[in-house]
Amino acid sequence: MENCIFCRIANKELSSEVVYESDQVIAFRDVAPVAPTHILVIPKEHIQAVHNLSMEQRNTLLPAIFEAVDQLVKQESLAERGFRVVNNAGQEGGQTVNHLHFHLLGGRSLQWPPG
Ligand code: D5M
Repeated sequence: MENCIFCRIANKELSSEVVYESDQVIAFRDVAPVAPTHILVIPKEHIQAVHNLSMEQRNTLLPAIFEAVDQLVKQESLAERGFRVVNNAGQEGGQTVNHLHFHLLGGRSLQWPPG
């Protein structure tokens, strides 16, 4: 999608610190980190939000995304202390970039519930 910043990152038109990449998924460090590890895991294909996934995308992309999460948890040594995977959907869900993404947060003690 033309004006989507995450599509531009996936297409390498916009620079980012890429930490994982596969055929379907790319992950990069968040530009405004809220934890020592703050990585965004996205499908390369433009999908607006989690509730817009088709059945086929749920069956193919979600496993690919969680394969990336699994790899990144190892890369960032997060398993022992714990971490959080967050998806914001829609305006009241706090989604500011309308390209499906999962935040991987770790490296500090995270509070619950979020605001
Ligand atoms: O999260 C959107 C996240 O995207 C937010 O934490 C900032 C991050 N962001 C925005 N632009 C960039 C670029 N260019 N690189 C890296 N990270 C970026 P949301 O769940 O939609 O609120």
